[in-house]
Amino acid sequence: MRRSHLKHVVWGLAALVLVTLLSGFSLFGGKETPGGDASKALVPPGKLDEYYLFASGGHSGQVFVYGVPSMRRIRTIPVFTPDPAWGYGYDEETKAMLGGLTWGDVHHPALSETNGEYDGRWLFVNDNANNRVARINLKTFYTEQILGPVPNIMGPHSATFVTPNTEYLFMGSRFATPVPAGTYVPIQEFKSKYYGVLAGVKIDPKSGHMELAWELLLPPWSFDLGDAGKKVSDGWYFLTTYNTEEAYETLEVGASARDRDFIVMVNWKEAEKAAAAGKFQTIAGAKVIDPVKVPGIVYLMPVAKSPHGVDVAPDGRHIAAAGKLQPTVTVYDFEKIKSAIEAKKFAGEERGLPILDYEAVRVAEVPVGLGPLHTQFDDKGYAYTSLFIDSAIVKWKIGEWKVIDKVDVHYNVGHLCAAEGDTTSPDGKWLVSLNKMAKDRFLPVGPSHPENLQLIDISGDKMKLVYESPVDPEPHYAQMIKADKIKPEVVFYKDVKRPNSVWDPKDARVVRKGNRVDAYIVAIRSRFIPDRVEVNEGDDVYFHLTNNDMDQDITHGFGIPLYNVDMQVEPGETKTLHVKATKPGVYPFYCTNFCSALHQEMQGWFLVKPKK
Ligand code: RUQ
Ligand code: CUA
Repeated sequence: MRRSHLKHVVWGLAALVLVTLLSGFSLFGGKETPGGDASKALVPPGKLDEYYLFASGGHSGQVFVYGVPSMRRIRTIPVFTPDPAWGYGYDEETKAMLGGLTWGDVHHPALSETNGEYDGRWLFVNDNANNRVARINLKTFYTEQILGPVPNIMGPHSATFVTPNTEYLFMGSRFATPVPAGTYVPIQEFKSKYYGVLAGVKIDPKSGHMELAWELLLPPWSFDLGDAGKKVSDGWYFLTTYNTEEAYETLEVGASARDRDFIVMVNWKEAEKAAAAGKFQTIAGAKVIDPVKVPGIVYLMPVAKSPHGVDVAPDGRHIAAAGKLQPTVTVYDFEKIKSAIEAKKFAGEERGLPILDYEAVRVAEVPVGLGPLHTQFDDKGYAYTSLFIDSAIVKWKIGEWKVIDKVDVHYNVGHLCAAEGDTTSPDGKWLVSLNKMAKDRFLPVGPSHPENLQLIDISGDKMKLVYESPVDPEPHYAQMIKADKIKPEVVFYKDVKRPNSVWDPKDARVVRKGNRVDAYIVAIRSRFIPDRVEVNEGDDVYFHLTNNDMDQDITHGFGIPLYNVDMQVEPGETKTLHVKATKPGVYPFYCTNFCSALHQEMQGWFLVKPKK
């Protein structure tokens, strides 16, 4: 190489390095990936986390449980999807609960509340796909009720934000359809014969049992997200809506034509009264109220077009919402809303529903940045808004209405979750950013990257990225609760009367009645008693398994090869599994959950004699 040529190469390299440094790109590794102060996330082995984080699992139909600040994933709770790891959807009870559906789309978990505080009793989640809601018992971390498919609702996206004393959760339909479900109406009649529906689901304060109470018949708009009022705004439920254009094709364009959509405000106490007074029509068994005929239930507030989140601040007075296509968050003041309603000061109506005057009810428009989606709150009067397009979170102060800090996240944040962030007294401290993209953040695992949960320290003036954790598809929302509020049980108490349980090996037995065979089996380390169940081809066989081990974490499994079944029975629990003995032959049944040194020996025989 000639000398002058070499000089060019050297200068060229130097320039490249300089440009690289200035632009934040490393020379050989692509974009520099910003780091965080991981030491704050350190929870040493043997120590427990400070918070539980419950993240929705989206179309996995599950809920993911993380510890904060370690961001360790502790558990996956199957809700709408069968999962052999927990035998979920295989035993008779959970199979019946799933009702033959094998997936769901979990969007928004809501912890039960007492006086506006998380009380650690239950977690509610919605199924955006199949019009259902579910309750997880936080004593067992099991799904214990699925309500639905609820009639007339299609895609209850806006659930399951509960009221401050867990009186209600609400399901608002994202997809307008004819009612009841199963009715055919040509799509051209969308504006006149398709409806949005909001269901009020009443929750029993003692048992948590959910029941459909009433529904509201609404215009064919897409109801998106919601939040229940609290303190001064208790008794109200707020919903964002898009596609007030009532477009039914190319929504991307058609649903963004107008400058404004609405926040729909529902006075659920008035709806309750209307239902009690018989002011409804019955559609598919549901009490459906028309809010145009029963005034006082529904009001509309204008909001920048295509809004997503609507969030009531801890004071119950300020309500934040943002149009995805406008770089501001609008804050409404409930005191102003109340006065406007009392003075009947409306700025017209839409489809017979009164519209509040935007100027009269809003207190501020906070310039936050591009793609604002959702807002959370802390203990010091600050609000945090996620910016999907900017891939950032901004911090702003209620009352001052200006952004004071901004932190980048990686990448494209959807929702946020602050510690106790949806209560009347958030903790501050931690914020988790639920990011849709992870690209360069984890070891590659093929064309699809994991989503990314990023932990941010919000205790100081400046937000600081601390740690991150990959997560399966797909968290839409999460809630974070102080760990000591949840007191899980470690065994099922055997004195609770359960039919089919067997507590003494002497009572273990196989009983035949015609073609039905009931096997009452004791599981105890490390055997099944009896360990032989002999039936005839075509019999209906019910295996009732009671786990007689009353020690923590001694779960026994029960799987039968080629019969496609597996159940799991926790200490002190009894479960029933049904199989139709369609395949003759000899099938071992065996314990699928490691339980003792002789776990491998824990097996028996399912003998199916062929028909002659
Ligand atoms: S949600 S991020 Cu915003 Cu139901 Cu998906
Ligand atoms: Cu019982 Cu393994």
